[in-house]
Formats: sequence, structure tokens, C-alpha cells
Amino acid sequence: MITDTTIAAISTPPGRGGIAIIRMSGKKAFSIAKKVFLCKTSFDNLSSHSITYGKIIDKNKNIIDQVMLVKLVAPKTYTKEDMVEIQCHGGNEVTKKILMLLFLHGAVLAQPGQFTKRAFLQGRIDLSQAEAVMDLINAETSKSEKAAILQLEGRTGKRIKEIRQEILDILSHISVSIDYPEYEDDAISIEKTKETTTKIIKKLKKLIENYETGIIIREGLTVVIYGPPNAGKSTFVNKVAGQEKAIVTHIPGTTRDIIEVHLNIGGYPVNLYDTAGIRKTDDLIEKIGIEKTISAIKNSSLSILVIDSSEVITPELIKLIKKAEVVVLNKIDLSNGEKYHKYLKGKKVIRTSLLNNKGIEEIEQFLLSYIETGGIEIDDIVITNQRHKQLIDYALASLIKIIKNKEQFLDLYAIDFNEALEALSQITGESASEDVIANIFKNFCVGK
Ligand SMILES: Nc1nc2c(ncn2[C@@H]2O[C@H](COP(=O)(O)OP(=O)(O)OP(=O)(O)O)[C@@H](O)[C@H]2O)c(=O)[nH]1
Ligand SMILES: [Mg+2]
Repeated sequence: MITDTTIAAISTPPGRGGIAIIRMSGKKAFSIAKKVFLCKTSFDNLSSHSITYGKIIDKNKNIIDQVMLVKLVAPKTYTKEDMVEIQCHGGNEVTKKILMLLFLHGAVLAQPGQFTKRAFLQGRIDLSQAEAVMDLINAETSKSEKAAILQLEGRTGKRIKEIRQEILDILSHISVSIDYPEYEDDAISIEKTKETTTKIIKKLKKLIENYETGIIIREGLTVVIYGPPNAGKSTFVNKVAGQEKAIVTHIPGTTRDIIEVHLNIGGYPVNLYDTAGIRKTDDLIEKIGIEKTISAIKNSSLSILVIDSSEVITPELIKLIKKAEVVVLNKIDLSNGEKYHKYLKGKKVIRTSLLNNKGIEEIEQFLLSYIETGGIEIDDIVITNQRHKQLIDYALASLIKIIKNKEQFLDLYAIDFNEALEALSQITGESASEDVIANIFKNFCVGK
């Protein structure tokens, strides 16, 4: 649904800056701009996609700012509508004043993501590309950025559309066989259809085989550092982050709350969580902290147990070690940790003396290889979006039903093909519901 409103918003982040950009899109974009923008040439004579120096004036002809204005004539614009971008001085007050002026002349405040939503509704981009816009804005590492830009270029959408077309071809074949049964031998057709379906299944499976890594690329690997008090968990987080993020003291029970640190390891985003040391305690605050630790471990993709190699072994510690897959045996400057060896068999163990910067590279190397076990090349199409993954799973389930189907008549296969088609269409947005679309754009920033 395209509305007649002309939308405007500040597209740059709030605060002081060299410049800020105000964007406007819609039928009245030019007539509004004409009323507020004063330059040597008349607005109508400004050429499209060119930048012009001028002044923003209010209704009483007071100058509000000196600006550069870009006139963008539809349809070759982001929204496929007439658009104006005003580059003004980047102060809160100036930008607000200019925006208010646009409202005064008939523009309305753009909803989050409304520019991109218009681009989607006008058919300039598909839904997976619209989602990539936000991924690109949120990307914090080179690999996240690369995956988002490939999706934004439409590679994911294109592959999905190709697969959809193959299903559509089968469906049209089925409808021909219904309309002209005399020309078709169902037995042969069913066999052929199943062959083609198997090929489609393979293609879809290939798309999602790297999803685990895809999610890491988009959202980051969640790593929780846990263990007994005083083992060096906060030291771990500080050393790997290269910053003093968490308080470190010799007093057990120093960390009470969860501390989150965002890192870039080899181009991949990693979210590292420092937690409260696990022990029996009567301290209410510490107890809450420990509960948070346990729930963080449950929600993490990877948890790393840090232990102090010089500490005595307690039954509680043995329990923790037994459950752990990855253990950092810290403080090896104090003890070689020999006594722990029999408990650590079969586990990934990294020996460190974090206080002395020993073992940090090995930790980083381990995290990198943990992420890269998928062996994924970012030049491939990588599904990084949970919504896409779910829809591909739906499509696969329908297609697998077809392979298993023993029906003798070809037309009885159409329902499952249609279901697969419907699922794939939702990825690119051909058949996504209003709710799905609204949900996607609500997470956008205003002005994009
Ligand atoms: N000798 C030695 N001391 C270390 C090492 N790593 C950390 N420490 C010290 O151990 C003490 C505890 O370190 P933290 O990083 O605060 O330990 P934690 O596991 O976060 O402790 P809580 O927050 O209390 O659970 C501090 O005095 C650190 O300087 C190490 O490799 N060798
Ligand atoms: Mg700590």
C-alpha cells in the first residue's frame, strides 16, 4: 500500500556533527522544498541528482541555515518517488528547525524504515534486500558487512527467485497435465517431477548448510566466561578485549553482574560475557548474579570454564569441569595444574597465565577456528537471517513430503509444491503478509 503522504526525517544520528542530512520523499517533496529553499536558480530548473548551495528560510524569510540540497527526480531514487536531501549543519537545533519547517509545509515524520519500506513496496528492492539494509547499518565487523552487502545486492533474493521459478515450472506442468490428461503419462511425469524436486531440495539445503556461521556473522558469537570466583574470568575478558572492561581484584566475588563486551575476532563479531563466579553463598546480590550466570550459559553458543590451576580441587569444581567442553586452565605461573589433568581428558584445554599475557593468542585462535569450522566463504550466499532460515525449512519440509508421496496422480502433488512456493515467496516478499512486513520495518532506524 503506497500512501500519498510526503515523509521526512533526519537520517543522520542525533548530536553535534559537521553536517546532518534530512531526507524527504513523496509527491509534495519538491513543492515543499521550493517553499523553504532559496538559491540562485529556480528550483524547477535544478537538475536531478545534482547538489546545489542555498539557504533554508522560514515563513518570515528568516535564514535558518546555509545548506547543500540534492534534488532527486523519480523514479531513479531510493524510494522511486521524488526525493530531496538537505545537508545542513549538524546541530540538534538546526536540524530540528528545518524538519519542523518541512512539517509546517505538509510533510509528516517518517516511521522507522519507511523510506526503505517504500523502496520495497514500489518494487525497487525485495524484502530480503530491505532486511540487508538494516544488517549493513548494524554490521560491526568486515565479515558482517560483506554478508550484508551481498544480500543487499540481491544475491540471496535472486537465488531464491530462481528456485521459485523451478517450482513454478513444475506447477505449470502439473496444470497442463490436469487440463490435457490425454497428452500426459502420470507415471513418467511423477518420476520426473520427483527427480527435479530432489535437485531443488539439494539447492535449498546448500543455502542453509552454513546458517550457523551465518548467524554468527550477523549477530556475533555469544561466548560466556564462567567458573569459580577468583579464577581470572574478568582478567580473561579484559585481556582478550584489550581494555579494562571489568573490575579485577584478588577478592573472590568481585564480579556481581554480567558484563558484555563486543569484539572483532578475525572479522567476525564476538559478544563476550564476563559473569559472577559460581559458588555457594548467602549474599543476596551475589546469588542473583550467579543465577544470571547460569542463565547466560544456557543462552550462549559457547561457554568457557576458567579455573585457577593453583586452587584446591573441590567436588563443586569437579562437577563444573565434568560439564564443560572448553576449559581455560589459568594461573599456570603459580602451578602446573598437574592435579587437574585426569579431569580434563577429552576436553579442549587452553593453558594460560592471563596476568602475564600468556595464552591470549591461543584463545583468539581457538575462537576463530570455532567460528570457521563451517569452512564458509563469504563470497557464497550465506543465510544470516532466522526468518529466511525458517521459511527455507518450511519449503524443504513440503518438498520432502513430495519425495515420500506415493500418490499415482500428478495433480495430488500440487498442494505441497504450492506450500513450498508460498514459503519461498515470503523471503523475497512477493507474498509476505502486512504483519511480517510491519515487523521487519519496525526494527529500522528513523530516516532509513
Ligand atoms: N598469578 C596469577 N594471578 C592471576 C592470573 N590471572 C588473574 N589473576 C589474579 O587473580 C585475581 C582474580 O582475578 P579476576 O579476573 O578478578 O577473577 P574472577 O574470576 O573474575 O573473579 P570473580 O569476579 O571474583 O569471580 C586477581 O588478583 C588477578 O590479578 C594469572 O594468570 N596468574
Ligand atoms: Mg570477575
